Amino acid sequence: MASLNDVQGVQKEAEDFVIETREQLEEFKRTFIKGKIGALFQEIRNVAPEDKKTFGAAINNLKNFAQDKLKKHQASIGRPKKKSAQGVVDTTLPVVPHTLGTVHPLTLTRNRIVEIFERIGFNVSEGPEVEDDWHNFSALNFPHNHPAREMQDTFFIEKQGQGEDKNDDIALRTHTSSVQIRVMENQEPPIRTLSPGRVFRNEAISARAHCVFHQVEGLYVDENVSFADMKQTLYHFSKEMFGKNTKIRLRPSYFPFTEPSAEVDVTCFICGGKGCNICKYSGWVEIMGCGMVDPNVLANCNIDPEKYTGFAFGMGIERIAMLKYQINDLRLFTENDVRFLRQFDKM
Ligand code: 2U9
Repeated sequence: MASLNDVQGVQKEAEDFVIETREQLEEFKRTFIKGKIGALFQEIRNVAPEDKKTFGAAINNLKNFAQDKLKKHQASIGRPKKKSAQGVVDTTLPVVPHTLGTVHPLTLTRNRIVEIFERIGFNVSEGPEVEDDWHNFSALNFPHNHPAREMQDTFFIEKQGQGEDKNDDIALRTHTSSVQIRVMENQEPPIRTLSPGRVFRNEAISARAHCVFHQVEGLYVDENVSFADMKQTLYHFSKEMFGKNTKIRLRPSYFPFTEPSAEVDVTCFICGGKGCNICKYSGWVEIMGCGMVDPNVLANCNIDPEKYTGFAFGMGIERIAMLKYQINDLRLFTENDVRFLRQFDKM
């Protein structure tokens, strides 16, 4: 017959039982709650009537103690995870389709251009889209009466009057050359930098023009940088971008910030020079502009034009992507039609 001593013995055992793992928790439940305490309850009927009350109260205390201890440790260890109805995952069920996006063709093109120039020592520089007159126009040798400085061509945020007042104008940058002015103001040559970015021009939107587009401009300034260095660099770029059989030609041009200046054509990579729609039956397609940095521009950035020379180039990323992927409408880049965007999945 069980006695009060037995209850105290089980109480001591339950107190001493260490619960640190889920297995110990289960064992505690088995041994005490379902096992020994349950057995003590069965013993009540065998206890002398005058002892039943004390015995019963002692077992109840023991049960409450054990249940509290169990709850406390369940909270800290966590309850076991319920198994799924079948206990296993049915791998034969069809999966929920998970559509991944694709890299935008402009990003693909930008990344490829940057990669080609990074391999020959150019770094990437970035700068503000909202620019002051100095960095966007004056430092780049734009005369005060240049048409780009007018409302019809540039989105002004703050526009002052005429003449010298223009120095206070604030506008959305019209090219990323402004970034390179900032680089030259802050760094000593040698400088080899590439500025990809968004630019803004006050143009009506059509298949061939947009008021927001993307450029990559490049700048190389050091002692003895020559026109031949520029030509070889751009030839290397053209072969990497459009294929190893690509040839280039330079046609004279004019930009306020370069002298001499040129436009760069590549042999048409669609028809191989035979003549097609893309090259308008000329065998050549224009891809960028370039030139030797005007000495005034170097001087504006406190770089000695007697000691240093440089070349620069600029291209529209949309134009390069349109040529490379034969896209005939600029507006497709911003419409975000997934049927268009998904075509660049594996390019
Ligand atoms: C500095 C000095 C000179 C960058 C250059 C071009 C020629 C050029 C156009 C191509 C198509 C712009 O996107 S487009 O409309 N760019 O033809 N850009 S030379 O000359 C620089 C740059 C920075 C300090």
